[in-house]
Amino acid sequence: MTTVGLTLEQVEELATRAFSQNGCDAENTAALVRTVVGAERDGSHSHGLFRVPGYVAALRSGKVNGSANPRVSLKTPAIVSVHGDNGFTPLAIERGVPALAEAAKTLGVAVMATTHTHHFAALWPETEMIAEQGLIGMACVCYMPYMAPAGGNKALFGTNPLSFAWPRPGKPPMAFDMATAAMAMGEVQIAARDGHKVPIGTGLDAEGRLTDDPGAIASGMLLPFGGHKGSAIALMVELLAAGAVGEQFSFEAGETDNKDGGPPRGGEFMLAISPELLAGPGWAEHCEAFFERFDAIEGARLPGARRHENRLSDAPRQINADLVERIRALCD
Ligand code: NDP
Ligand code: PYC
Repeated sequence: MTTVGLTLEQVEELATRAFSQNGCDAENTAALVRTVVGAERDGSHSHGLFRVPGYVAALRSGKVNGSANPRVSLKTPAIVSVHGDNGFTPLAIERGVPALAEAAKTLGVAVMATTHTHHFAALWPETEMIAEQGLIGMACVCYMPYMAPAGGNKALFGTNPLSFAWPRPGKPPMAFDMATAAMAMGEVQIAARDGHKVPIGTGLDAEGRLTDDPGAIASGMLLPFGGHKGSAIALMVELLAAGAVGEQFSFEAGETDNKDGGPPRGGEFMLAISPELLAGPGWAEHCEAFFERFDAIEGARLPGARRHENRLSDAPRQINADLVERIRALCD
């Protein structure tokens, strides 16, 4: 694979041009660019520049509103509702999280239901945003039918990521962010692009046979991680991110989407909890002692530690050269 080195400033400039020259207004562009730059900065390559052609396709087809003006309201004191105005999710999240955090700090727990949005990114930006307010954060979204339930050979679930972030005063939050599929579709697509096989158990071909060919899985279906256990979590994500917030299940998104390559309309479920109100003063010291025990175990590392280490580097990021050319062509 041929790569080119781009500084984060160059990533920002490239993504800004791609979005603003394809119908995204300044506020939506800035929010979207923050997720792309954050992903490249942290080494979340399947959800940074790799997603730009899909974002642009959705702007060009008119599926996504590049001038979306998300509206935040309270359904009850503990339920924040964000109507995304059919835009990409990042601006809706940035507008909604302050209200979610305020409600959780006052009431101890609050939920945010986001609807009429298009999510194509990682979820750690939103859970870290909550944890940076001293709150426990959780978020999940569904997508399009890419994954079969355990034991089945018909796609019903999205790759249904779940992210959880824990506040650590004076330190970056502990945040995990994982697809409930054995492998995120973005990683499968990158393996196909780069000519790599994937482990048996990642997915099935269109005829329902196990395969290590990522291209056959991309046109077939993924499997959940951990068999029936991952399948149950993916099921929970469908129910929270679609059923509970009142948005499309992955199979419904598969039926209504225009298949332009960009993200379908969907919702997001987010939860914020105040450890200060739940456990009381002293929670942070108690939990830091637990993290010390964790860190003392040789060979173990906290989820998110790889990203947070990457974040500290100011070296240029190595990006697939064909992708950079493809994005430049979208800016003309
Ligand atoms: P990974 O399997 O790479 O990682 C999942 C989590 O496990 C991360 O928090 C990671 O931390 C952690 N981790 C990885 N290796 C270790 C280890 N050895 N020890 C401890 N922790 C570890 O992620 P996925 O491929 O499942 O997902 C990639 C991204 O795709 C996610 O950001 C997800 O949100 C996104 N996605 C988005 C979808 C959408 O619909 N919007 C759908 C599906 C996925 P670290 O990052 O530090 O390695
Ligand atoms: O990588 O599975 C994935 C994915 C779906 C939507 C955004 N990312």
